[in-house]
Amino acid sequence: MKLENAQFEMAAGLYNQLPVCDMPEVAFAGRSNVGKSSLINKILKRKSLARVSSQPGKTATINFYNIGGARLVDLPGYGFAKVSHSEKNRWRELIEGYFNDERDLRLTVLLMDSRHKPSEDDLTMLRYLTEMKKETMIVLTKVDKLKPTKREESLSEIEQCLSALDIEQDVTVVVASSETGEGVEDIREVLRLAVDGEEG
Ligand SMILES: Nc1nc2c(ncn2[C@@H]2O[C@H](COP(=O)(O)OP(=O)(O)OP(=O)(O)O)[C@@H](O)[C@H]2O)c(=O)[nH]1
Ligand SMILES: [Mg+2]
Repeated sequence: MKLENAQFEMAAGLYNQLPVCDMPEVAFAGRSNVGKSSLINKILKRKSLARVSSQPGKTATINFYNIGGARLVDLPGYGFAKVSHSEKNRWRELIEGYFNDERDLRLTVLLMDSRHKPSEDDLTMLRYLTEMKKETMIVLTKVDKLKPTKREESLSEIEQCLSALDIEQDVTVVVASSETGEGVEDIREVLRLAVDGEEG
């Protein structure tokens, strides 16, 4: 795996358009606008390889980025109210299709907003992933937007909410910002470990 020189490989709008799984993958999931595409850019040290928008619902396809023998996978966000019913169904089929497919999925990075308690959708996604025994890491993002005085309180509220779920498997939680780069090197390290099985 090489996080430098990443390249956009392809976009899949329908389940049957997914690329053949011939290499390890790391997927990025989370509600719309939480910052999945921004985090991918930050991890890859690229300004705008993945398209970012302040309008939720920017990523409507599953986008695959080749990182030399492995892929980063940008999933469409969930929980976006302003899409039509049929569009929501297409997204659900696409995302479920992806997770049910026989892929070499090494890790799913589930992003949540560090400023808020996890939404029902966030918790459903986390339960879904862990029930399917998918290796999962949680990234609490946009931490730059938390006032220093609020930080401790907000993060411990989220931690409490997550531990109340009683999840069996180990889920690493990293606090991050795509704005300041906080936590991003830690995330890269977890990715390297998941894909290459080694650190550094
Ligand atoms: N301050 C701050 N803003 C961020 C951060 N991450 C993302 N944003 C902003 O949040 C908005 C949404 O970011 P995206 O990366 O497009 O979010 P996404 O999860 O890919 O959204 P969808 O593609 O709609 O699912 C953009 O305006 C980003 O600039 C962060 O860590 N800090
Ligand atoms: Mg996106």
